[in-house]
Amino acid sequence: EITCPDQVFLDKLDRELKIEPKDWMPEPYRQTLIRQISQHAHSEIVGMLPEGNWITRAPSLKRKAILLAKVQDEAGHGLYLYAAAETLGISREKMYQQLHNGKAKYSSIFNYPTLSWADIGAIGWLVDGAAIMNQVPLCRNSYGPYARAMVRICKEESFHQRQGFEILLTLSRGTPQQRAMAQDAVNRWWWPSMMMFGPPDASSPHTQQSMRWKIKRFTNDELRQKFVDICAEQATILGFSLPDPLLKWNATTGHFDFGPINWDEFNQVINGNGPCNKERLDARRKAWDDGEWVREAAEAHAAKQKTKAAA
Ligand code: FAQ
Repeated sequence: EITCPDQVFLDKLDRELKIEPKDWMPEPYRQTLIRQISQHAHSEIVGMLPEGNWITRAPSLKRKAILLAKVQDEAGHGLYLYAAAETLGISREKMYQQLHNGKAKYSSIFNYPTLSWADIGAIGWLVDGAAIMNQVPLCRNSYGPYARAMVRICKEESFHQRQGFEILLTLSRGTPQQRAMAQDAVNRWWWPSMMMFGPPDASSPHTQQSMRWKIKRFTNDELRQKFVDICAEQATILGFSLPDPLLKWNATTGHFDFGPINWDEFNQVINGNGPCNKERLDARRKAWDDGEWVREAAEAHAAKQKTKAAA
C-alpha cells in the first residue's frame, strides 16, 4: 500500500507528532516556518540593542550583572533559533541578508527607545511578559527543532520577566521621582507591547493556516486578551496604572475590556517608520561589516586545518 507523503504529514499533525527536518513537508509549511523562526531570531538579536543601551548605566553592580546576563541570554535565543531555521534549508548568511536589506521583519517593539532606567523594568515586565504569553504555546508547535528550542527559551524568559517586575516593584517603593519615572515607562511601553501579538485576527493573513498546521496554537487576539487579563492584575500589585481609560473588568465575559489599539502606528513601525527603525538596522549592518575580518580569519583557519588533515 502506497501512502501519499501529504497523508503521512497530516496524520502526524493529527496525532500531535512532531515534524522533523528530514520528513516530507509541504513547501508552504517550510516557508512559513522559515519566515516565522528567522523573524523570531532577528527579534532576539535586535532586541539586545534597546537594553544594551543601559548596561553601562545600570544603577548598581548587581543590576548591571543581571542585565548583562539577560542580554547575553537573548543572544543565545537568537542562536538557537537561527540553528532551528537552518534545519529547514536556509543558510544563516541568507537570513542575515534578509534582515539587513529589510526583507525580513523583526518585532515592532524593538523600534522604541529606552529613555530611562525604568524602561528596563517595563521591558522585562511587559515585553518579556508578552513574549512568554506568545512563546509558551510555541513549545507545542508541530516542528520539532522549533518546539525544542522554545522550551529552554521560555525558562530563561520567565526569569527575565521576573527581573523586570522586581525592578518596577523596587521603583514603586522608592521616592516620588522614582515612582513617576516608572509610571512614565509603563505608559510608554504598554501599547507597543499590546501590538507585539500582531494584527487583529480578522486582518492577520497567516493565522488561519498556521493554526491548521499547529504552528500557532492560539490566535493573536486570544493571546492579547490573556496578556491584558494578567497585566491588569499585576499592575494593581505594583501600584501603577495602565494608560487605558477603557480598561475595565467585564463580569459577563470574565475578561478585562480594553480600548482601541492604534493600528496605524503598528503599520508605520513594521514598515520601517518607527522611532528607532533606522538606528536598529544601522547597528546590525555595522556589526556585520565590522565582523568581516573575523569571518575571513575563521575561514582561513578552517581551510588551513583542512589542508593539514589531508596531508
Ligand atoms: N512586529 O498574519 P500575522 C522576543 C507581521 S519576543 C513585526 O499575524 P504571523 C523576546 C508578520 O510577521 C518578539 N511584525 O503573522 C525578547 C506578518 O508579516 P510577513 C519576537 C509583525 O506570523 C524580549 C504580518 O505582520 N517573538 O524577541 C508583528 O502568523 C525582550 C502579518 O501578521 C516572535 O517572533 C510584530 N509585532 O503572526 C527579546 C514569536 N506582528 O512575515 C529581547 C514568534 C505581526 O508576512 C528583549 N512569532 N507581524 O511579512 C509569532 O508568534 C508570529 O510570527 C506573530 C505574527 C504572532 C508575531
